[in-house]
Amino acid sequence: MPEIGIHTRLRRSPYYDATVAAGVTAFSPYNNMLLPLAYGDPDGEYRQLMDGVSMWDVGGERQIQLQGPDASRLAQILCARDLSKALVGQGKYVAVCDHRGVIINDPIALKIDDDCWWLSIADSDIRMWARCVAAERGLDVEVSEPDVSPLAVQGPMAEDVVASIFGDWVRDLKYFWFGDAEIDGIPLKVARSGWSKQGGFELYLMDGSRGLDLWHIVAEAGAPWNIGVGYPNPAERIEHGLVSWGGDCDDQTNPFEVRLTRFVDLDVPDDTIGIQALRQIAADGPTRHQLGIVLDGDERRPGHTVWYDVLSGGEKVGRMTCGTWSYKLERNIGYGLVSTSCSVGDPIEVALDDGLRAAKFVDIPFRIEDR
Ligand code: THG
Repeated sequence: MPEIGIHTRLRRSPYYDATVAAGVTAFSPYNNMLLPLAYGDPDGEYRQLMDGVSMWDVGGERQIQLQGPDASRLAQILCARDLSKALVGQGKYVAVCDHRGVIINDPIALKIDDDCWWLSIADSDIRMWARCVAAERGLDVEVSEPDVSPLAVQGPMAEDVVASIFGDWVRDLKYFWFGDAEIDGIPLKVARSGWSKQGGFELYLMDGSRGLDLWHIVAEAGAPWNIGVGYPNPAERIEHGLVSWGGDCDDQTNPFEVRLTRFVDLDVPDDTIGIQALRQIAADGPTRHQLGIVLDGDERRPGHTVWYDVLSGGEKVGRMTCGTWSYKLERNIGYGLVSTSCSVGDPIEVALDDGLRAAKFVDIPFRIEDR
């Protein structure tokens, strides 16, 4: 594969030098930043996350800050989920939709203060979107991208590592809640969150000049638990059912189609962007849904960059979006974004680069029995 060319558009995170020293072998652009995606040992990196603890440079998960008297109003206009009861220190997983009800980002919304929100975004430019909406609606709010760069600590041992640094109060944090902390003069927020289902925390570094210091503090504190390096792990996240907005959604996808219904509140105010469309889609019933796909055959396929057609009875019924080798099933698995006429158990074929492959639909999350 050709390399990704270096350019000032592609920003380094504050942890960049540490990831290079740790042997990073691949980056992916994410919000115009370099997000580590491999350290050369995919099997070991998966096991490290499943059985131990790993630290991830997810500085590319940028914060879009809404600050000012209308910050909460703007947050609610942007997010199709009721934020009115959120408390300072609470985060919520939300869908940001356009006027068609199409999901254009799936951030965590963090209530920083009564007049301040962060949207911890996936890979699309919500700063521009939010700024435009604020101006068009005449709101008194400043939209910015502050100097904040999350470092994730994920895996079953993550809580012990993070508690050893910051104290036992972190053990009481509820999911997506966060608190202020300081270590060695480094300002940050500690949240129970992270893009895996193995449990863990995210340290929202609030001074980019101290990134390497924070990295070394975590690496040293984690040494007794044999902490390793990692990244948002495609095999773990697909096995366990997390959606990648950029990878599993196209320019037509609404939240109901990708199992995000429970994060949408249809009774938010009428001025929430996309809510009329979402109400209509909910009333009509979505035309596509997301099912798991297990491919026949136990040879390990490389990752793919295109969506494959999915055929049922010879007819195209949708596409397979992201896929991965599953360590758990010892099969190649992935997500299908397919017609609601499709059901679990249907025999299907997937049009891979090297020909049609028999497969079947299964429930998400994937279970070993389903292979
Ligand atoms: N951490 C931070 N920012 C982020 C991500 C993150 N920005 C981009 C991306 N990840 C946002 N998307 C998600 C998607 C899912 C979850 C978190 C962020 C998640 N979902 C759980 C689930 O669906 O099972 C729990 C949801 C719930 O119960 O509320 O964790 O990872 N800082």
